[in-house]
Amino acid sequence: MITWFFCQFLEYKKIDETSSIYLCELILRDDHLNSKVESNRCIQDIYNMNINLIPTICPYCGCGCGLNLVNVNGKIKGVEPWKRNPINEGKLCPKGNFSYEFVNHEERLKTPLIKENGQFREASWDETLNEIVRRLQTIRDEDPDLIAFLSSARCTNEDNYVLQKFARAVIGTNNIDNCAALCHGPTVSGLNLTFGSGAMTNSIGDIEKANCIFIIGSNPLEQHPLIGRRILKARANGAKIIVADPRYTPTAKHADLFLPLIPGTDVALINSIMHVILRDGLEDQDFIKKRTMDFEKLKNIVKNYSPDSVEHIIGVPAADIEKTALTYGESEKSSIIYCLGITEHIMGMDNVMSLANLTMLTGNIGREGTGLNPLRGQNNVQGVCDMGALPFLYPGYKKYVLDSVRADTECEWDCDPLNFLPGLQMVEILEAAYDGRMKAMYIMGENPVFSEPETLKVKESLMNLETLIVQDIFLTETAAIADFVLPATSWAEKNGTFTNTERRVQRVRKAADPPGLAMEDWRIFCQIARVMGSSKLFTYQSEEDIFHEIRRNTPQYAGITYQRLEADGLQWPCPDVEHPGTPILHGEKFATSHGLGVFKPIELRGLPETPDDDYPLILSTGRIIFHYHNSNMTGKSKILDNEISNSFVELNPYDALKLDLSTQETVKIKTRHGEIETKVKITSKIAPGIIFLPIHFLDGKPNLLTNSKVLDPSTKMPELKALPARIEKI
Ligand SMILES: Nc1nc2c(c(=O)[nH]1)N[C@H]1C(S)=C(S)[C@@H](COP(=O)(O)OP(=O)(O)OC[C@H]3O[C@@H](n4cnc5c(=O)[nH]c(N)nc54)[C@H](O)[C@@H]3O)O[C@H]1N2
Ligand SMILES: Nc1nc2c(c(=O)[nH]1)N[C@H]1C(S)=C(S)[C@@H](COP(=O)(O)OP(=O)(O)OC[C@H]3O[C@@H](n4cnc5c(=O)[nH]c(N)nc54)[C@H](O)[C@@H]3O)O[C@H]1N2
Ligand code: SF4
Ligand SMILES: [Mo]
Repeated sequence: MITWFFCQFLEYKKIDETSSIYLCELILRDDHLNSKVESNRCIQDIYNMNINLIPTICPYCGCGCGLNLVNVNGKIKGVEPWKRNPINEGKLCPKGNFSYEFVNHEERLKTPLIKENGQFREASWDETLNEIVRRLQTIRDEDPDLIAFLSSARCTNEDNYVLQKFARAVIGTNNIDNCAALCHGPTVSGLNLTFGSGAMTNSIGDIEKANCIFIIGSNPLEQHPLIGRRILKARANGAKIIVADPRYTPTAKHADLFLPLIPGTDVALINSIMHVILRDGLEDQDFIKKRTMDFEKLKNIVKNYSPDSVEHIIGVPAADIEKTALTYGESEKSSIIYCLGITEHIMGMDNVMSLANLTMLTGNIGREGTGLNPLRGQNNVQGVCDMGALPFLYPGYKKYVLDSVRADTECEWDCDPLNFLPGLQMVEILEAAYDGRMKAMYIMGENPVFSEPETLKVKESLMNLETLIVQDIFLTETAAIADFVLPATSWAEKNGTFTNTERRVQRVRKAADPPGLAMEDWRIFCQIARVMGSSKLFTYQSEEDIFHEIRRNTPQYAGITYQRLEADGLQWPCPDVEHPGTPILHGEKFATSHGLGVFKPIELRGLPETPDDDYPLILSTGRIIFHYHNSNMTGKSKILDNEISNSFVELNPYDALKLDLSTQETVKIKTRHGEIETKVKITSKIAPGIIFLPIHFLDGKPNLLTNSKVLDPSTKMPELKALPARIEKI
């Protein structure tokens, strides 16, 4: 199995801090890798065992790699390559390779839990669901908007569709949101205003066809490694790679040009690139004239951003800004890839719209090898939004404020009149809980105590609720403070579909039975609806039944069937069963009501908090290749955890010297909002004045340091990538 291969040949222990680079480069040596796998397999063992390979989709990042789960005598034992999968072509990153390990872990939730006198006790499904229903019914009768739901980017489309329907049709509230708000919320809003649709415009395979790839605020070699592989292939084909990131990441290592910008100055950089493009006449006048509007407004703003006038703000030499503009502007096919370095700021939406301006200015959209490509984070974050697990939109992004949309849905669901009051967003739900304006929350596959800004306040808010129900596969920090914990099946034990970052809908297939009494997420909601007397709304016998209903309610999915997904999946929009799916968006016209792209002139706004003598450093939080979020899944893989299992903070040798710090020393990091302890890692890969904290470790919880009070008014995004901080010796 590929796992054996990795154990034997990767020699993890010999890899130093560059290990992720090493691993990612290994992914590239694909043919070599696969042939080794074949030759290392112990054929005799395989004949003696009952082995089944079940093709399914990796449960981690938005790449959506295909893999085969290996079921040996009824238990999942490993992962095998799926060579013809269009995304990863048989290759996997370390997380995908060891994605099966947590499935059989002893800490999996196996039975419902009810909290009594501060302690959990095991209970039957019947007892637990009866008690949950009694509580939900009482609150619903008072006011359905006193109940809120969090849906999950880790669960299937079918799970999420059923949850949002349960919230709307049974409880009667639009209070439903998911983690996208903390992630690519600014993408969805920013691209809606400029392009009319907030999704990745091009495809993963398409990246190879670009002549220039501008990667900004994204580290795909670690966070989307199988997209990283395509970038390296593009480079091998001659593409020029430009990376703008405050850190010299493993992705930056492969750049022809690296722009180590100061966090939060992206708008100035992008405006300055556009300044040069216009100055040198590299804009695509034909595209601007035929396909866009409001170009003059943009021109008026970017004229003030000459490279010389902004280089000191951005921290990038004017000559490198010029070079970027010329390379991006002169290439026939230029692609932009971005992620959280762009979105997870108060001004994330400004950043996104600036990038949209740049693509339209040069006509780099709607064609092969071009586009504006936000890399969606979670395995099914695209799908959870498509399914309408959002406070303002129904499945397919339909606006339920329109009477006709609600009337159609009432007819389709055969339900009572639906609530037209707008739902609350995630941060507003937590705020309402804090103020006592929310009485119950039902959380499926989310861990806000760890992930949302201001951990202590989040915890207090959730404890303030009368009833907190958490449905997860492990007892997370959030589950630990719940009144009821419900055990769900994991990805390896469920059927359904995930939709990846390039809008590709793919089949997820059950490869083993769940542990104990764990039940599919969607089935749990059907059971609760039955106890509430609403079973006629949920008559599904299988995931495919749910998918049929999704197709009827989500126009982008109308032409997709499980049968059509058998081979390579399909990219939405796919309006009818003859339609081949849509690899590239905005080819003929934009998705706005008038079909034109809209330029949005943007001025640089400052960060909400700036460094001073007390907090002289800028703290950025982010990721490393081996772990995923709070590592509750990756941490249960011995091999991944062996690589690294404790919190650390990266800082420049210059800052270390100034503060008299040495590697591995325990220090305090303080912001204006809280403090943590962690260990020092000195590296010249980060610029002086900036420090980087991985978000994965319980011994250095990142959101003890963040702030939930200052948010972008329209997207409610907090500042997660640039907070004034100081380091103290202990
Ligand atoms: N291994 C692993 N992979 C993951 C995840 C994981 O937890 N672990 N999570 C998944 C999820 S949900 C997501 S959303 C994605 C996130 O994927 P990424 O966004 O690629 O990951 P991050 O490390 O959070 O941040 C990316 C980069 O932004 C840079 N940055 C910070 N501030 C700025 C700035 O102001 N400007 C610019 N230009 N850059 C800046 C950081 O230095 C960092 O290198 O990853 C997904 N993939
Ligand atoms: N400071 C700081 N904070 C951040 C970020 C940052 O960069 N910096 N990044 C933000 C981003 S981009 C994101 S996406 C969020 C992520 O925030 P969350 O979505 O809260 O994080 P996850 O750990 O992915 O939570 C998913 C939960 O689902 C459970 N789960 C997995 N599979 C299943 C299943 O099949 N069924 C059920 N019921 N449960 C399941 C897992 O055990 C886990 O507890 O964090 C955000 N928080
Ligand atoms: S790149 Fe993402 S989807 Fe692919 S194997 Fe790695 S974690 Fe899984
Ligand atoms: Mo994310």
